[in-house]
Amino acid sequence: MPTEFEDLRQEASTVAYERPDELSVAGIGRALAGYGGAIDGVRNTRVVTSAGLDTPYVAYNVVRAGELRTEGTAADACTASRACPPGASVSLVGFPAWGADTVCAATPSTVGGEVTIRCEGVAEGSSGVHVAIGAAGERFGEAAASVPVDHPFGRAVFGAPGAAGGGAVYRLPDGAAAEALDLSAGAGMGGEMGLAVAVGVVDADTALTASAGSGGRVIVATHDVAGGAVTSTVIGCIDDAAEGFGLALAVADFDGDGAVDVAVGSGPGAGRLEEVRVYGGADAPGSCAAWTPATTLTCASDDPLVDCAGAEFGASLVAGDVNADGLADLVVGAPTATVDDVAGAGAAFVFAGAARLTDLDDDVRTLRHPAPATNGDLGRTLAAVPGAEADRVEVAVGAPGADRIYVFLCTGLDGDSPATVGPRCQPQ
Ligand SMILES: [Ca+2]
Ligand SMILES: [Ca+2]
Repeated sequence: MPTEFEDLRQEASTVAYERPDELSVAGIGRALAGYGGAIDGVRNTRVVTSAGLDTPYVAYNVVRAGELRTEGTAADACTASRACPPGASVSLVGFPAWGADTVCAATPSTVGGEVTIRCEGVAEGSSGVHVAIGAAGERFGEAAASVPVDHPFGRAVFGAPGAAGGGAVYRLPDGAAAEALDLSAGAGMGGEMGLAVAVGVVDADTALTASAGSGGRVIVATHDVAGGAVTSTVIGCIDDAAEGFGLALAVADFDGDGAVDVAVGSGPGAGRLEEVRVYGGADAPGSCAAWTPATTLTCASDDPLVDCAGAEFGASLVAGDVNADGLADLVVGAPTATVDDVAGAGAAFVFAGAARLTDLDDDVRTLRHPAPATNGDLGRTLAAVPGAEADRVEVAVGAPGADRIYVFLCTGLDGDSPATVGPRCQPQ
């Protein structure tokens, strides 16, 4: 059950979610997603996690009716009595609705290619459980991302790095089968496209995706929805041959200019870049051409307890407005950071959105555990959970080495600190 502890740095409450006894496999936090929606007219938000491939997953309560209600689990699946198909739980997504059912968590099967969807708000005549067709034999769903709001583009995107011709990326329209996106204009720079995916919203009819494979290319594309059909346009290709480049991605408007920006980190590896590059949407070349980053973020922690050497800074990324100022903020994981001389404890950093992308590192806050665990891997995964107010997200952080996930209720940014948010931020 969740417990609260005091984050010593921010003097704010943080909720720790421990693995429930009925989940038999240790290491929750290897997959992580946040979502929310209405159940019987009441807004509920959730964080869902698993210990990775072929393990059970569990969804925890975060918010109900505008208040933090972190007690108890909301839903689980892949238990002994309700098996999920082989290849499930390597990735998780969640969305506000599937057809007439609401507040749904879903996992793709990387073996069979289907998506199993379980909803909590169940319409009359529905079981609340649905299966959507994906793609078999393509490692469908090795990466996935939830569409952050109700949008005609669909509920989620799934990478399929084993698809013929160098990998593929699919969208999942509401209530329908997954559909491959045409990213052929970005082909090149290696294969396995779909090892990492991110999705954001441009406007009411258009979404934007960033996708990466094993060759060091990130393809950024917009997708216009009209009458149920999607027209995709590659607006930029970001290339770097460094190991794992692009295997962490986030997209959002970090500077509030109306154009969706792209943050690019790297997966683990000896030759990885210990940095995150941020590309301004307004500077997108409009085709598969080179794109100069607006700024490059590094692990320059001012927290004396966090040692960034070999931290895998940028191995995970998520975007969301944590301080409700209208600008998306960027959260960067550094899962192998040394914290208070504890090796591999891990940390995450919140970079406040700013009117100029070059100012993204003006206000940076550190998220870490006050009693760090050796190889806790805090920050291996990140998720944005719809928050207590509709215009705010809470930061969820996976720590699979500690077999826990955390929700940091206050990041310490202006507008998201104990002084400004009120009782929910205070130590209990
Ligand atoms: Ca922007
Ligand atoms: Ca913000």
